[in-house]
Amino acid sequence: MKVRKQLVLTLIAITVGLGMGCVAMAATWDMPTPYPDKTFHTQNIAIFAEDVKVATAGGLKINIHSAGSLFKHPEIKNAVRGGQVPIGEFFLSLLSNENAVFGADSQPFLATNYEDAMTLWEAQRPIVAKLLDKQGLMVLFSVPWPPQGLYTKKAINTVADLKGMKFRAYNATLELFANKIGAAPTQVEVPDVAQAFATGRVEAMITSPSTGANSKAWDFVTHYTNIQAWLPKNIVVVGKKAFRKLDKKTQEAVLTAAKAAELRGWEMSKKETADKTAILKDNGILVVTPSEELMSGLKEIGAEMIVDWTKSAGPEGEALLEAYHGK
Ligand code: PCA
Repeated sequence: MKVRKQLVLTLIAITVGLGMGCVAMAATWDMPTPYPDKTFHTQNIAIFAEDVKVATAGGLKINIHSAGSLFKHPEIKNAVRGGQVPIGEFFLSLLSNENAVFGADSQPFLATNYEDAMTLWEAQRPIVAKLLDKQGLMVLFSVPWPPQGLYTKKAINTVADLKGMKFRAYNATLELFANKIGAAPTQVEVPDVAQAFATGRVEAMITSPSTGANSKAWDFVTHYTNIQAWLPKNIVVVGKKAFRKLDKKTQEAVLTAAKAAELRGWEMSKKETADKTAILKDNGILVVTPSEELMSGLKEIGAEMIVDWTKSAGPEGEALLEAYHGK
């Protein structure tokens, strides 16, 4: 009986303590993200936000503003850097104009499966963290998209078949790749993909089965050639200033939820690959294994690009490749 009474008193004390903690430091973070709600990355972030809310008993709420609704995708990183928002998600390789190391995961055929993509991230993470730290940003987690494949309106057997095509691109590296294969690239964000095809601005693209299926690619292309060219990543960062304003316990809750989000996100991504490829097929898209000729032609271009990338990435790029290949 005595023990039980003690327990009840302790529970009351904890509840009151938590309650007061809540009142004292309840905070809401607005979080811009670039992709629509049905994207698995956004869904993963929703679970992350829920985890933080639960672990802090409502002390920290994260409000997700998806699909570029609060800040347009290219502005998200600087919005966090400038302190307009405490936290945000963006496509990591968009920063490759600052330092080539940010774009390593988008180099054609450098890492083409999840195991290699993980090894690459392990090699890349300390360098990315250091570069972002100098800008007052802290890395929380990073999750890859499924392997990137080729969407077209006809069968593609060689690189020459892509010549002259109006090609949708999502970063500078893909733009360069498209130029090298003789196509004509245009930057289009995910929420605008279907529209860009419908109006004829673009007629082909390289992206994941996720983005293809979510954009209902069967409405505008007929073939998906499974070239598995690279696994680019999204990254979630937090402003160091905003993070420091949290008490220790809340900081720990954020870091713990971030760790879980990274693990979960990679698993979600793997599952997406099979699930969304099946959806493409079910909706009438021809899912094609690439010809050897196409692959060797694309890989030749990829090899050329890695040489140039290594030159532009300097000592950091060299260190990254060493860590990547050395593992
Ligand atoms: N989807 C995003 C990035 C890579 C991907 O698979 C896009 O198409 O922009």
